[in-house]
This record gives sequence, C-alpha cells and structure tokens, in this order.
Amino acid sequence: MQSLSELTISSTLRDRFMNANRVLVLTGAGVSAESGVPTFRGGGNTAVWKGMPFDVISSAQMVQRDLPAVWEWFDYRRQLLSTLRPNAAHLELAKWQSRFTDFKLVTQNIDGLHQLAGSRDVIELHGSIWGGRCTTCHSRHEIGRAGERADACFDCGDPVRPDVVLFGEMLPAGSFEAAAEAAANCELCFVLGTSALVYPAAALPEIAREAGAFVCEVDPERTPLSDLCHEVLTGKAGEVLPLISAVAAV
Ligand code: BV8
Repeated sequence: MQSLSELTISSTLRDRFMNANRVLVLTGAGVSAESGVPTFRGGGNTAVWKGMPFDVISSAQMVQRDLPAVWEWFDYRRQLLSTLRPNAAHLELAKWQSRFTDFKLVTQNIDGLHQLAGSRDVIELHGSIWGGRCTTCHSRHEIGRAGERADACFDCGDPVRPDVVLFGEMLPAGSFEAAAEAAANCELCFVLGTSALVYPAAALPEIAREAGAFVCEVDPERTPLSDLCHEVLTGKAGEVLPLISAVAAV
C-alpha cells in the first residue's frame, strides 16, 4: 500500500470531481473498517461464526433451520456495533451529498454508520442490523442501540427475523433498481472498500462503466473490480476521501 504522500489524485479525477453533477458511491465493509467493524475479506468459506462460514450463518436456509442461531450472530454484531462511531470516510461522504446536485450513496453495509455520520437517503442494498421483520406479516420492528428486540411479532405473534438480506434472498424491492438506475446515469462512480464478490451489488460499477461513467476505486488492495476502474487509489478510505476533497478544493 502506497503512503498517503505518494498517493496522487490524477488531474482527470480532480476535474471530474470538480465538474460532476451526477455521482454514485458504492460502499462495502472496508469503509467501516477504520471504525473497528470487522470486514469479511477472506470470509468466504473460512469459519466466521461457531465454525460456520459467513454465507452459511447469513443465509435464508439458516433462518428456516435455526433462527435463534441467526439471531445470536446478529446480536453479537449489533452489540459490537453499538460502541462504534463513523470514521473520516463516513463523515466525508456525508459532506459530499451537498456538493453534487445528484448524489447517490449505495451501501452493502448493514451497520448504519453512514446515517450516523449524517448521510441521508442511503440505499441499504442488504438491509439494516437495526431492524427486525416478521417472518409472516413482514411488519418491521425497530431495534434500538441498547439492542432490545422482540422475538415475536407485535402484530401477529409469529417469529421475527433480522431485517437484512441473507444469501439466497432477493434485495429489498426497488433498492437494486434505484441503484442500477443511478449507476446508468452517473458521470462519476466511486467504489469504496468492497471486494466486489457479492452480486448483484458488484454489478453496479460495471453498469456505471458501460454507461460511460469515470469509475474510481479506493481500497488498500486490488480487487476483481480494479481492472475495470479508470483510476485505482490504493489506500484507506478514511485517508483518501479527505485527500480527494482537498485536491479538488485547491
Ligand atoms: C440474490 C447482509 C437473487 C447479511 C450480505 C451471481 C454470481 C455468483 C453468485 C451469485 C450471483 N447472483 C447471486 C449469487 C448468490 C449470492 C452471491 O453473490 N454469492 C457470492 C458469495 C458469490 N448473492 C445473493 O445471494 C444475493 N441475493 O442474488 O438474490 C437470488 C435469489 C435466489 C437465488 C439466486 C439469486 C444476496 C447477497 C446479500 C447477502 N447479504 N450482507 C450480513 O451482513 O450478514 S452480503 C455481505 O457480504 C455484505 O453486505 C457485502 O455485500 C459482502 C461482504 O463484501 P464486502 O462488503 O465487499 O466486504 P469484504 O470484507 O469482502 O471486502 C472488504 C474490502 O475492503 C476489501 O477489498 C478490503 O481490502 C477493503 N478494505 C479494508 N480496509 C479498508 C478497505 N477499503 C478501504 N478502506 C479501508 N480502511
């Protein structure tokens, strides 16, 4: 990973950043890493929870098979998150929303740190850890930062499950469509802290590139998307995003 002093923001990116109106930002777990949220990288098929791979414990099948085990996994993560705060990357993105006339922030993260940083209208493609949903009537149940939650639905009494998108489940109605439309219309697309292995989220930068947008990735490591990007900034989002703003401010 280059040191920040070695990192150069190209004049092309600078000009695009200064002149763009329609901007899409896609974020993944890496954007929350500097807040202390563990990323999944390497999570594929390596044990993450009680010997279970991530995409097993976080799967639709597991809700059918053992909902209490699924809750244990999300209760643990929610307890961890309840003490964590947004980092410089979240705060910078919250500032960017008033910089561009048409700014869309799309996240795969369920941690709610973008909203805590002041970002509005965040498209949460994979749901939120701060919510539950009835397995029968689908009514939503807020879960407070203290973590108190209902096991049974207030409306119909049936079991409540985490209000997140699990592997093998469709994304919330309209969320991907809205994100894909933003990708197809943006002039500038930032991909921040994602290994781009999970679909359909990972298709968004491809849609943006196909539509002629300038695609810029920020990640300390190369990802399957790096070759598709016009510019790759190898570094931490919390350090690189303020640098982009600073360069464009000059
Ligand atoms: C679906 C919520 C229709 C739960 C999550 C096409 C091809 C192949 C497979 C599929 C396909 N289409 C569908 C599939 C199946 C599956 C899938 O994609 N599988 C993968 C594993 C191959 N997709 C689905 O099941 C999706 N649903 O397609 O529905 C359907 C229905 C039935 C049957 C077929 C199709 C639903 C997927 C959503 C699952 N839920 N989260 C939970 O959190 O527990 S996914 C979850 O994992 C996250 O939300 C995120 O999406 C993903 C983790 O990835 P990242 O966020 O990228 O994090 P990762 O750790 O991997 O990488 C971090 C990166 O940050 C690294 O690059 C690292 O270097 C970098 N980094 C580290 N520090 C920093 C940093 N970057 C910047 N700054 C730093 N400081």
